[in-house]
Amino acid sequence: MNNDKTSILNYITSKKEYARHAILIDPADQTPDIAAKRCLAAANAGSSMILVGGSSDTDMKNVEATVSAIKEMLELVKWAATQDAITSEEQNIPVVLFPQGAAALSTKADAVTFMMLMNSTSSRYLIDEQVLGAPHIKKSGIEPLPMGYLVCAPGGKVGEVGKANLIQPSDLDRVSAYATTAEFYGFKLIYLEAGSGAETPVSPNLIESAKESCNLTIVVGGGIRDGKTARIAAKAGADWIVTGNLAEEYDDADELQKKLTQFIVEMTKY
Ligand code: 1GP
Repeated sequence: MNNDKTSILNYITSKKEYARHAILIDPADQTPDIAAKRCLAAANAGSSMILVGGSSDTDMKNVEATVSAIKEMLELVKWAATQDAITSEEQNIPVVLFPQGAAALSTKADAVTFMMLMNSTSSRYLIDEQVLGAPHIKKSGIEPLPMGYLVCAPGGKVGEVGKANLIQPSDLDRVSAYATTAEFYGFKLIYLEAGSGAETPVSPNLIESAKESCNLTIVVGGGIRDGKTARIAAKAGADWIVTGNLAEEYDDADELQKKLTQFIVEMTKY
């Protein structure tokens, strides 16, 4: 990635024929070394972004160590690729913070999702954490990615911690109004979240309704465990599919690479 301040945003919001995959790494669930190996497997499988964050137990220290390990690993791969004269987008995949709040930032990341949990009932997640974090982000120079974040049922831990008034599968008008609001606020991305480990992912009807109501890049995650489910979300309008738990089920990097390769192939069969 170059150092143009909007380079990551351009990369993430650029229109593609198919949805892209992002792997979410929770620094509270794995050592930096294992996180880096999982990211390498994801990069080799064709993932297009690495998100680092979690809704609890993350702090400056484990986020910083995890981001550093991942960046070092990706740099090595990039260096190896230049030796083989291979240059592709996959060699440059960005590491983006997906923070639970102002206390979980790292200056080593390429960008940070600067988000409003739009359906939170607490001012903390609507604006207070953002006000605390903004001066640090500005000072560090990492690129902020303006994003509306909507927690849908079942919502899981992030729904509880974020005090979300959950969006139900039948709330089509409501999700549509949120999507338009996000666009009017000037956000560039909207993330429809079912919660990490959700038993049911975000309903395709909600994704469709959001898609019809805004011109934003749509990110969908929570409870997506296979390529077929990802494809349904992609066909409904998701531009990015995020998986977190899926990678954590694999300790063997080769196995994970195989699984994610198959996932991405299946996700894009439409
Ligand atoms: C959570 O949407 C992400 O923020 C990913 O969820 O861990 O269920 O894949 P999973």
